[in-house]
Amino acid sequence: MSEDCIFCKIVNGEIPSTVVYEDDHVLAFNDIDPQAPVHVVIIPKEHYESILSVPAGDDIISHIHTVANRLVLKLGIADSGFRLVNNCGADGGQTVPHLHYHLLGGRSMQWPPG
Ligand code: D5M
Repeated sequence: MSEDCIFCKIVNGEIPSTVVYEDDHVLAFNDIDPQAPVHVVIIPKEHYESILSVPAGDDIISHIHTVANRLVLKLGIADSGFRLVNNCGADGGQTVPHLHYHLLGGRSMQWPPG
């Protein structure tokens, strides 16, 4: 838990969110500023500043991907396609310094991203 972290506050219930999945290690909730019909943020409950902070051997990234797989089925975007995005660092577009993945679907995606 990092005191000033928005996502830690969502984990401990200080900031409300629309939760779509939760287990002991991961929380997934609807993005406050959706960029697609489906836009879910998937986070570890433990605070890691970014993907670079995850120690070797920690299986949280694998677990997040397993949760994403479950969510694409639950949210009905498995057949049409979807995008799983991790922004890392300022130039990578990361605005919240708590590791997270964006799960986007329900529309056609463009490449390359901006
Ligand atoms: O993405 C950070 C994402 O986090 C961005 O898409 C908005 C979202 N966000 C920020 N605050 C909230 C709250 N309170 N609820 C839900 N979603 C939120 P990044 O990759 O760091 O730019």
